[in-house]
Amino acid sequence: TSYPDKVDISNCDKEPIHIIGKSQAHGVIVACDKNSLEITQIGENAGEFFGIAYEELLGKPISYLVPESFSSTLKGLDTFRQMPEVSQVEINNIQFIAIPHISGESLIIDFEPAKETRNAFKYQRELSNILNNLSASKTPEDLCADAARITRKIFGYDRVMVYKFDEEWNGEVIAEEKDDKFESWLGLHYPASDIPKQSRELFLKHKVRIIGDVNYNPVPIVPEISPINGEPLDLSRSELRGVSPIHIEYLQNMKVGASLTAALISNGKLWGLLACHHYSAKIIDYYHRQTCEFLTQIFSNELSLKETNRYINKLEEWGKIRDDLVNQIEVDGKIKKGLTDKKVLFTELMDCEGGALFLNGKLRVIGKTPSKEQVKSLCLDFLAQREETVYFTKSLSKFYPPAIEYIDTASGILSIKLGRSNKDFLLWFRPEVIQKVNWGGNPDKKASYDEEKQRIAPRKSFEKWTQELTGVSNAWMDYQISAADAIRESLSSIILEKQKLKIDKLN
Ligand code: BLA
Repeated sequence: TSYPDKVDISNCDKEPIHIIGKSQAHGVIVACDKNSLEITQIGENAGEFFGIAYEELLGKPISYLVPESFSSTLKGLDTFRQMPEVSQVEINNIQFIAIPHISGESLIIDFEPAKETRNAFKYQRELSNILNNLSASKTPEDLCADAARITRKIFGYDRVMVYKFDEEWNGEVIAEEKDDKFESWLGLHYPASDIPKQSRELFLKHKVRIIGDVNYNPVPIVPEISPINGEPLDLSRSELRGVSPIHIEYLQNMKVGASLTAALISNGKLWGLLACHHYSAKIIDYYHRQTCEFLTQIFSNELSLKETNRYINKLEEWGKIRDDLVNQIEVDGKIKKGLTDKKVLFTELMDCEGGALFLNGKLRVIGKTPSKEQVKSLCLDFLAQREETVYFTKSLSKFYPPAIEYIDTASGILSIKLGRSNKDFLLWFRPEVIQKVNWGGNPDKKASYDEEKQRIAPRKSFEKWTQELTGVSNAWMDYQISAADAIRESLSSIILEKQKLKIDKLN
């Protein structure tokens, strides 16, 4: 049973996942006092890996556990603002990769068994392969597909997805590479609460995260509270940070056995995630995770580059039409004639089905539009009341209810204010495009309350669930908004010029 009154999705944002107090089971977390290098907190699984029980290690200097050659590199790290160095160390006849970092007053060292010795040649080849592949892709869409393909080839996950966030932090799988055995999730949408805010924020600090075995037994870090400062250990940057039980249940419901998730960052903001699933346990070692981080950095650079190129090309294209329009007006100084009555129509500036010019109280419409009365009301009752000089929406009826009457011609509008008066507008209209949004599970049932566990539980079913959106047009793109703003400036200066001439004549 679900208890809807107890389900408060906003609670998802509050779970303090960075101080979870648990480690994953494929390695050991050791925390020391960063000044004295005395072991202050440690994973209970120390004995299993090091052959020395955790009770014995607590309170000992780190050199009791690791060779002097390594412990000597850990001294005075924070003072000199040095990056702690990752090293391979032997303990208990096992090779470990030791990954140190500073967390508050503590020096945390993540110990992971080394799977293979690092082959510099192979590593080099992987990096140049990534660079060549991603810089060769032509469009942002190709880039995403190529990133999914190459990630799967290098790391061998059963499913690799490029997951892109929208303005509200819902997300969509926009590229996918997978084993044929599995159904495709390409095009599926997921609600924002699936990846709550604190989890998204952690990805800006720690960019590649593996969950080695979804069915692992969480390892307590003891003591829970640091004897140095009486606070829980901040594991934000730990490679082995344990996983929220809610997310574990989520992955179990998806039948996933292991994951790798990497941040795709654009202009300092989380743009999306590279999300990899495996249907059994799977561990990617530290060096390969570094390779993955390199891949996401190349991805981010290439993404900005390709998006900027597309933007510039489009601007050039619209720039030509704008010049034509301005020339048409300047021939005989008539704005209305120049925009609506000559070879090039202003509606050609946009992908649209109709447009309107409302100038000096007179209305001219072109193509598919609402009735003249409706367009006039739209201008005077709605647009004139707004501050923006450029206004656009893909679902006008949401903000201006009378528009529900004409969603077939103007679900979407882009409008600019002309000159300084608040009464002159140029508008472009877009009809409704019935949009089907496929969700990975019904977003109205994204969580329930688990009475036994006394907490929110993620949904059980991720089966495709189709939602139909009405009254929505295709979205206006950033370069189209820029094009509108550019023509607004051109037209406004023509209008100003004309007003000045009039005044000069009067004088
Ligand atoms: C974390 N949820 C995540 C992460 C992903 C998703 C990628 C980050 C995992 C990581 O850090 O390794 C979601 N994974 C997805 C989605 C796809 C996917 C959308 O593969 C699509 C294909 N989750 C819920 C609800 C809550 C919730 C209702 O569904 C809250 C009540 C919480 N998700 C939640 C939490 C984390 C998380 C707390 C952080 C886990 C952690 O870092 O410990």
